[in-house]
Amino acid sequence: MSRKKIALVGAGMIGGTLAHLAAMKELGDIVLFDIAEGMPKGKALDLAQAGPVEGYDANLKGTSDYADIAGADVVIVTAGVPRKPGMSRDDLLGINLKVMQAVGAGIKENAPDAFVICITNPLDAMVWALREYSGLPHNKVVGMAGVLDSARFRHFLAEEFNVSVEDVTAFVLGGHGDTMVPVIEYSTVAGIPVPDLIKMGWSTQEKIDAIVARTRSGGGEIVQLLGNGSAYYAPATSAIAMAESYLKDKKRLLPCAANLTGEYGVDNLYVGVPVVIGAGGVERIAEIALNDTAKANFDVSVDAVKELLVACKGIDPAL
Ligand code: TXD
Repeated sequence: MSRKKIALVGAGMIGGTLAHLAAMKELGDIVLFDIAEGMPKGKALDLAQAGPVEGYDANLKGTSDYADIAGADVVIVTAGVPRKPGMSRDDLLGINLKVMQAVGAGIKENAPDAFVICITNPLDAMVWALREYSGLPHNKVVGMAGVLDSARFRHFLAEEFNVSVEDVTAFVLGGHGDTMVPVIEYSTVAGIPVPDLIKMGWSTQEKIDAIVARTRSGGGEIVQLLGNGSAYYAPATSAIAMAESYLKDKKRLLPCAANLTGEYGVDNLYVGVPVVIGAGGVERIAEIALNDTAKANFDVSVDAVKELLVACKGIDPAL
């Protein structure tokens, strides 16, 4: 059986980290695509030279030719520009929408059977636009944000409760922005819901509320600290978990930006919800019960995504 093929469109900070993680896990052969000429080739060669040390066998290729992504099983898209301090994710829309048009065409022509994971911001709008431009089935195009936002939430909760991150589960729904919805009722330590842990005296509502707020601004906190660019280790790790669930048909239940067709009262919109990812791509959407507060917050988040789509259609009426 030949190796799987993973194409990374965008070989920048996240793209390079994706390549390293995919190689370390021997998920398949890897193509790093970027419009920058030498850089993807340099990263591919550097990663190939790490193989003998770590012991991973993977063909790594850097390219600026879309033909080289032909037949990819998974395409992970980070092409575009990241935030600078003081910028919101939404400020990237004008530039990155045009990038999604080019990337969508490249995927449509060369890798129409791939499972596509979009990372480029503003995520919920870019994944929708990428699906429109590529024309791939909706269940084969998904956005990475919820796994990252949930991981940030889980990290802060593990710190607060002083427990292993392995035993902390968390849900963050909605758009990948300030309106995201960390749902404490579905977040647990080894199955014990966070509200119960508060009643047990393991934390206070105030501290948990502060953690929810810090999760919402988690991306901005890192942008501010780095001063140039945004997070890339946790975003890349999150996308690889989604890719692995597809490639190995693991059927993990993960929070991802997926196309809704009536679930949660939302139609023809990409937004973060719990989905099962297996060999069929997005195989199932979990429509969980939300309390009034969470539902109201979710609806605010959905409205924020709808506004981004209006902005996209204002730029490209063909969408
Ligand atoms: O959770 C999430 N979804 C977010 C997403 C988490 C963190 C970062 N998020 C976004 O990912 C970020 O706001 C950016 O929009 C993307 C990529 O972030 P990264 O940090 O990897 O940006 P880089 O290092 O600038 O890499 C982007 C690469 C760069 O090498 C460019 O040359 C390339 O994209 N690029 C292109 N490649 C192909 N085709 C086109 N048109 C193109 N334009 C730029």
